[in-house]
Amino acid sequence: MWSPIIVETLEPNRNYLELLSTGKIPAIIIRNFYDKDSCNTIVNRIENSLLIIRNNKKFKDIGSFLMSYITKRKEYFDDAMKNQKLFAKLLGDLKTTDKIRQSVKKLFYVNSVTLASDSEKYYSPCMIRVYKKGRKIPIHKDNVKFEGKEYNIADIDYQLSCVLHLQESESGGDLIIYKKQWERENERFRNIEFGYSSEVIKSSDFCVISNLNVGDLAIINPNYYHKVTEIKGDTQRITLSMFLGIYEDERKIVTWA
Ligand SMILES: O=C(O)CCC(=O)C(=O)O
Repeated sequence: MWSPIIVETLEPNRNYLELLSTGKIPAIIIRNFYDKDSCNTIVNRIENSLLIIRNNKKFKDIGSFLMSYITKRKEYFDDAMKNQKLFAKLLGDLKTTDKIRQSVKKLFYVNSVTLASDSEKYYSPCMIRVYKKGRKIPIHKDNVKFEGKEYNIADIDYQLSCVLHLQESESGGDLIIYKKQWERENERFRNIEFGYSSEVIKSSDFCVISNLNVGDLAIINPNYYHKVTEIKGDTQRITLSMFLGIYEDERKIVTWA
């Protein structure tokens, strides 16, 4: 059985990085990572934020996502700076991204976990994703080493992804991870818009993560194909996510979105 490790109490474990990087496990789930009141506070702030109301018809996520700026380096860093004020308003007093970084440092027993920077410019700290009924994320991978060649973090050894669940939908919105790692020759299965044809994961083992609760944090290796199933209920699925870039020799991690 390819199943996640469930962490109830955050204790350091030197093996966790290796287990995720080699795909021996699909995920680490930290239960009750963040208290539910803080999750609700963030969700209420998001719902009251003008940004979301303005974009309500076309559920817009909050934040600058590096993969949407592959050839637009300057715009990425400019937008990341612009978004700082908004994130400060939504998360500043709760120190959400700091808490994730500190906990990741403890869990993986590394020397440091810091927000990635390049020539004194900070990367975007996180993405808040709002999934309305009908939204889904097709099979894809995330790999900055391949797609982010213009960015200094392309020199990491490997990448993990960290998703904090702020609000769950009534049904749907399951995370499915395939036991199949992206490789360059898979690019022929790439869809024009986004993601990959299901051919790419044909007959691969997979793991369905459907029992995530508000406040849980899921850490996966996003070079393994994964997708989020369609949201069915009226309640939006809302997450806060960031990537972790691991430098093995220095035992250091940088984060970005
Ligand atoms: O929301 C999730 O559970 C996963 C999101 C995702 O596909 C990603 O971080 O690449």
